[in-house]
Amino acid sequence: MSRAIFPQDFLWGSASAAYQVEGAHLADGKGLSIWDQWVQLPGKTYKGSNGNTATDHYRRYRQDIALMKEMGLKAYRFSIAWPRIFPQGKGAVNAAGLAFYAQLIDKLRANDIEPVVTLYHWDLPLALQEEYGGWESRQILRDFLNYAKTCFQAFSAQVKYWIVLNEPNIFTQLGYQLALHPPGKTDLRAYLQTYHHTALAHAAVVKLFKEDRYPGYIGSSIAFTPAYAASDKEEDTRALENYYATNCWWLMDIYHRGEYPDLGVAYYTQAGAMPRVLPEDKELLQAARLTDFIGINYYQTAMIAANPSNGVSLGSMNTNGQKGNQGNGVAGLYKTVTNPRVEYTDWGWAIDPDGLRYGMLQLHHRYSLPVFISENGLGAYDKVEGGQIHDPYRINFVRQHIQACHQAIQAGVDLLGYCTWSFTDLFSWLNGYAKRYGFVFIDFEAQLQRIKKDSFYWYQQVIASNGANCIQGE
Ligand code: BGP
Repeated sequence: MSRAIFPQDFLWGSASAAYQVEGAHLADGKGLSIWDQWVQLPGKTYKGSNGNTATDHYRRYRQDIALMKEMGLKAYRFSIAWPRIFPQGKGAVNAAGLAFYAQLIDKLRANDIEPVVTLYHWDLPLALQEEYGGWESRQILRDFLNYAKTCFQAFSAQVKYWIVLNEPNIFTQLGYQLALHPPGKTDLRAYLQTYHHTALAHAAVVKLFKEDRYPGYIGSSIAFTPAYAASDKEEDTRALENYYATNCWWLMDIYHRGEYPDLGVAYYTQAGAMPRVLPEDKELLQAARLTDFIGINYYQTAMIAANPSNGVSLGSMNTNGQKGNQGNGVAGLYKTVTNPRVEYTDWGWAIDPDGLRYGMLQLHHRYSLPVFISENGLGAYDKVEGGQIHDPYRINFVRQHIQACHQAIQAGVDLLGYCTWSFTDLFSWLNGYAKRYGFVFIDFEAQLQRIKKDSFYWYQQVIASNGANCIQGE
């Protein structure tokens, strides 16, 4: 195997999301989002934390971009807050909102950083949730398309990479089945119907992008958790098939093939939860095949075992940072078990770099599309010692995942880029500010001061060597 390093134009990046960094939640005509409301409800977020101020990126973006420049970052993935552009979700455009992102994008470009723009990272305009139930209603298609078009018209001369939706599987499942995100429902059918609407929205936006001939590349990012069978027993390998059919392939086939996998359809039909698919949906979903890349957010793998019909069901998530992996599953289909071969983070996420290589190869074989890793990172507690942050655990984590990227490329995967989550520390939806992911520490106790961590200088070398410093000794 050749030892060639990464492609010359490889996008070494880092990512964020509007609600998690911007703050300024009421500034310059911005409307409220469903998260602005959710964080006010008692008990919904970790110790009642919220993103009202977050890292104040809205006001300090110049300083943050200067740090990106110093690091040599090639790409910065961020999201546009829909309620900044359309405070009511539709109707009158808020010029100040457009101006903010125009300045952000200009500044990135002036510093040779490729903007990778996510259109939707969960902060739905509250007005649309109140008017027709947000993503649960097909009415959202028209408003989302209008918002997307507005963004393309405003920014497409400067932006080449677009991510339509961030982790539609997470915001719909946590919002509609597990009641952990807004609107806090516990209804399997509502989750699947809502997810179906996201696939329609993705297809409609991709279709518009291609028909109107905007330059560049477009895709969406799914949270992808590849899995292994816990043993070679038939019951466990079948459980693994069930997992893929109702989870990974269920989520991705509709985005990239325009249809759901048969085994998943059989199960959800029997469960009485199959989403309503209209004849015209099928035609629209064919447009999804025009998607340029598969975006994945990869954090971990799962180990899967058989689960009897009276077995465990989907449980709660670890949001407190106490070690201990809670198994959960779908009764009669599968359950997750602890993988004895890997370590777990304090939040119970499996640390499994090889799972990234394995997962990308699965995607390559199933969809034959380029892949873009839009998030990967380690959530950890960091400590300031004498004004410095030593985070060798993060460096190890990212290095091993970059090695996995390299191996996937060697095996034939067309990988466009790799974004760590995240550039600065930021607000975590369910974990508040204690769980840190950034290369840049934010002192939430002291005026949001920025401090470069050891990993900042290390990733700087990764980029300068185009990945070579990770591959040596691989
Ligand atoms: C992904 C989201 C991000 C980010 C990340 C880390 O699901 O796209 O927005 O939050 O996960 O998750 P957490 O903050 O729960 O550790």
